[in-house]
Amino acid sequence: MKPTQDLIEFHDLAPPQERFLDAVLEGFGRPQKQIPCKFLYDQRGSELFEEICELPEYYPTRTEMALLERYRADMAAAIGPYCQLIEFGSGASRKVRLLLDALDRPGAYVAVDISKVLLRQSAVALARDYPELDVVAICADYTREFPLPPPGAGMRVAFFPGSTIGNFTPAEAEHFLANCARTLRGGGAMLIGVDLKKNPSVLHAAYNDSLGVTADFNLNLLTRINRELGGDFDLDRFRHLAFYNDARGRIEIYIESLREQTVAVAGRKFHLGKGERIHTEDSCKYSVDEFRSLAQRSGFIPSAVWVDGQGLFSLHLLRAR
Ligand code: AVJ
Repeated sequence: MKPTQDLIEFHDLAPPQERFLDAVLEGFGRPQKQIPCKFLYDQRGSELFEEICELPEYYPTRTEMALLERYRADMAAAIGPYCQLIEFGSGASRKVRLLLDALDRPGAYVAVDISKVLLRQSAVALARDYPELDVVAICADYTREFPLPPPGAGMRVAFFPGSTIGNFTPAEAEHFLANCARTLRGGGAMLIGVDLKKNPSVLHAAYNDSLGVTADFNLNLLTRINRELGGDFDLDRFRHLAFYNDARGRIEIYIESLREQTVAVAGRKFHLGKGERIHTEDSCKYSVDEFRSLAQRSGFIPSAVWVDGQGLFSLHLLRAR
């Protein structure tokens, strides 16, 4: 067996630690306290997210996997041979295997994720299972620009599953997709998973699971601040809060202070009122048509779209101009 370091090409473009500190101090200085959701994914956070994906109430992962399994031959035919597949937020690289198994002689797989240990492990495991494939792992914050390996003989295809696009506001999503469209221009495409608008009670259950895994995932952010930034949060004084904002078509996730208290982060003190919230994540939902128009405004040509029988989740193939 080849030694691990020869199986994949690894690029460490991980953001420096002071970015987390700056983001927390800046976010706590705002009238609506906030922490960008990308910081949820430390080692423990990534593990908890993988657990969320298995929860009975959390339909997106299961539904998207079933869509991939059912329609991957059509997707692969639309993509063509030798593609360079680039996945944003590759996590455990589970979904991409379904696609790789259907693609015609894929040339390369580029996994991009912010969680370094999970990324390396998953990329190595994938390279073992796909010996013909060039596997490149890039540890980076993909909301910022970063260099990609040159495309090979086939189409450059971005794979962005999970409805992670929903973490952006629609304006940010348009900006992000416009950047992708530029990277993919000249024959590239994007296969993107988008969670659909639906009965809010289904959404509510998905983000307030009965085992409390989502709550642990959210509150782990405070544990991370305690450990990495010298914080003194007492987790018993906070609770997870998630609800659907109908006007904005999104699930909003907060950490709520259960009492009036003062917390310290890196030697700075912050006051929290009883019931005051720290905004930690948004998860925007779209109708098929809303998302197709957004993609079009970003410079893509919306091509095929696949939706499950219950109308829960969608996968869109977008072509770059
Ligand atoms: C990874 C952003 C798609 O919004 O559903 C799941 C993250 N947060 N439960 C989502 C998440 C709480 C997830 N995304």
